[in-house]
Amino acid sequence: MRVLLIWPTGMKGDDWMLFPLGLGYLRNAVPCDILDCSIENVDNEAIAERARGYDVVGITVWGFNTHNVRNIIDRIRARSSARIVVGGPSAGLVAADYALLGEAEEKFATLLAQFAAPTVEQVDAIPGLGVGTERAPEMPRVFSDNLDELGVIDYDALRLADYHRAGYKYWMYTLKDKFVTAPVMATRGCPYKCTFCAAPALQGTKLRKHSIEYVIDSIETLYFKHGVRQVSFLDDNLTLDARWAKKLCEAIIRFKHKHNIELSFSTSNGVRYKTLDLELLKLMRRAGWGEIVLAPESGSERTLIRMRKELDLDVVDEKVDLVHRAGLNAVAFFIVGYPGEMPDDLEQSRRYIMNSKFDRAIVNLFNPIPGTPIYDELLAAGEIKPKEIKINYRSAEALQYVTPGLTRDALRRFQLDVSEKTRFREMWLKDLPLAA
Ligand code: B12
Ligand code: SF4
Repeated sequence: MRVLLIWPTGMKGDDWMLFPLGLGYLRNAVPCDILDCSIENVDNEAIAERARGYDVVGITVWGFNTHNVRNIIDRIRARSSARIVVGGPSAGLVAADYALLGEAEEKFATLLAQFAAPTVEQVDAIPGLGVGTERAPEMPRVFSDNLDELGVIDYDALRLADYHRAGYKYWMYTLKDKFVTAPVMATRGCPYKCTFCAAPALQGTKLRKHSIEYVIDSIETLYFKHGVRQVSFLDDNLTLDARWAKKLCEAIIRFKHKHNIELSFSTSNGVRYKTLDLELLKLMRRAGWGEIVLAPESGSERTLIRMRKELDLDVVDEKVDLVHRAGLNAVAFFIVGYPGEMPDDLEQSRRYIMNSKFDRAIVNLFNPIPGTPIYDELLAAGEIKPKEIKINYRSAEALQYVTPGLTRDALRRFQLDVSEKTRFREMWLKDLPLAA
């Protein structure tokens, strides 16, 4: 059976590119070819042409990219009878033959095996599988316990060198030097239930980890074979298990000493504040971190409760002090315009941000993202309609959803008020003192 996986058009913008790490895992599970449209610069017509001759075509779907994927599917259907399988965080938003939501190595391999002798019962028995638009895709339920068994990522097959040539950069706020970067995901799953986040639905609520040896081997390959000088951990919460995270940092320090090399690290999606202590932060600094990204998300206790953040702002402040004592920059994420927010909530967030010791605050305007609990809530309440999402974190004018208690003007004024804290104020990596 010939299988083609497509990283579709629209996975890169003027100043960002998403690296197809997920396809790297899938190709370990299923023999296939990969068509990466970000690198090959093919248009949708050419994609459909390339898809001819394959029995199964798989396409990745992210929420902001559903229109491209629909268009690709239409064109493939006009030319071939291949079975079309969509996967990724927003697979449920596109009509295809099959939709696999979230983590999919095992599910995809099982589905392809079933294609060999398909009966409806067999296909129906696959957990987490949605069939076309006839049935709403169920949430994924197959999560691999042993991540190492998913295999080693072949960065050559994912054309990392082409990504570097095309200017690929995984951001790190403290990183102003042009390090060559590459992503690694060391853990999957998150036990929290923040209402604006789809991660637990996509990767489960149990924290699962690659072995430390696996992570160090990946780092070694990236450094020596691909010239990578900054490794970006894509994890939702790399430090959730602090004991494991300390061991990882110690292993990185040993690895760097052994080879006498410089290498930096980032966790730009943020880490939970609770498990951070001074020992871990100092180890992270010694291992090569320059910044710690935290995500208080709001300065309003009321909003935090509605977000189900399970977060104590006083403790966050204490952790920021620890981050600084370890010689690291502290960066913070905030969401404003969350459903139900009133002007007073904005004022509390404004005060919190302006009085905080964060070196930089990143303020994002709220967007309801399909697959998140708050999206379902707004949909059920009739406050939003299911349609193409245009994710936009910066422009109040272009927001698709504004909570009834606020106005675009209030959000715009908020952005202006806190803009001083949203500029780069932190020290550059090379200027940061090494922690004692
Ligand atoms: C790391 C990350 C990023 C990185 C990019 C990662 C990269 N690959 O280059 C950065 C920081 C750049 C990023 C950006 C954004 N992200 Co983001 N990101 C993530 C995160 C934490 C992990 C994604 C990842 O790479 N996983 C690693 C690989 C191994 O898994 P995977 O890609 O999901 O692939 C697996 C499955 O999805 C599936 N699969 C994938 N493709 C296919 C195809 C087929 C055919 C099949 C069968 C299966 C399949 O199988 C793979 C193996 O299991 C997720 C949350 C999460 N935990 O999933 C959010 C997440 C995907 N991001 C999200 C969003 C909204 C964004 C942004 C739009 C906004 C933002 N949060 O900043 C931007 C988009 C870019 C832009 N326009 O600016 C949402 C997606 C919502 C949606 N429904 O689309 C998520 C779910 C987080 C959330 N808020 O809920 N993100
Ligand atoms: S925002 Fe972070 S802590 Fe909250 S559910 Fe998502 S990944 Fe977990």
